[in-house]
Amino acid sequence: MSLERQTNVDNGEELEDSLDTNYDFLIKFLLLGDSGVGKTCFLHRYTSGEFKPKFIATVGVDFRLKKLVYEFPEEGEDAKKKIHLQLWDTAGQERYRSLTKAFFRDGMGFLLLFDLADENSFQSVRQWLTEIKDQAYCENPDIILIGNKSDLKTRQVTSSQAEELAGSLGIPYLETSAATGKNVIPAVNMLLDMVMKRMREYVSAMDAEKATSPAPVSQPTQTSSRPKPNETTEPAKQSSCAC
Ligand SMILES: Nc1nc2c(ncn2[C@@H]2O[C@H](COP(=O)(O)OP(=O)(O)OP(=O)(O)O)[C@@H](O)[C@H]2O)c(=O)[nH]1
Ligand SMILES: [Mg+2]
Repeated sequence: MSLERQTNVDNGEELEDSLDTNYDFLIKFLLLGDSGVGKTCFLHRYTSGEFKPKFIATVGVDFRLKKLVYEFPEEGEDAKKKIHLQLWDTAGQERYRSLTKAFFRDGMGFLLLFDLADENSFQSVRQWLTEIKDQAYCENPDIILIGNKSDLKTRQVTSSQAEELAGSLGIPYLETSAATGKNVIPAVNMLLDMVMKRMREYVSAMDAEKATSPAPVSQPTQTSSRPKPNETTEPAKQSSCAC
């Protein structure tokens, strides 16, 4: 994968840019995890390259948009795709849980964070995963487990503990620091690779299905039921799930 250009969209431009439809793929990621694990800081680091140490708990949900060009490996002229990456930052506090859950269904990929210096946030990972699987668009969505605050010396969770958990859950694990920026971009890129791979497999399967399905039998012409010039004759897609 190559990310040739990354345009950050922030603040005032956000609304205007969310209306910009000049893209090939609109991808939505969700950041989840207990309150205080560093989701907002992670996102701020990714989109703005900065770290704001003051803790202001997120209320409900917030989102940021990142525009980038994604290049499918080993593809010809069509390899480069314009991506609008929506990153949804959710509140970790329990009292917002029913609100934030409503957003899970739209997530195409999930960044599940815990705090390496907070054992409790690590213990919550299984619960978050259950909720993702219950609410997400399919039973096996793309998820990355992230141990954040790797810059801190006061660790309560070791790398091997986290790797073991991720291994047992069948998801990749990365350690990041929103404070120093370590591994923040690679974590998002890794998830993007997973989601784009799934997307490509889905599109290929749809193309193959179209190619093998018999040509539609033509109906006797009835002036009143003739398709309008811009009306599609393709059958409706049964599901948008690429599982
Ligand atoms: N040392 C260190 N501190 C961090 C890091 N990431 C976040 N923090 C601090 O952790 C605190 C919480 O960060 P937030 O990003 O607001 O946490 P959150 O997960 O968004 O919390 P909620 O919005 O309540 O769900 C803040 O004081 C941050 O400065 C990191 O990588 N290293
Ligand atoms: Mg937050």
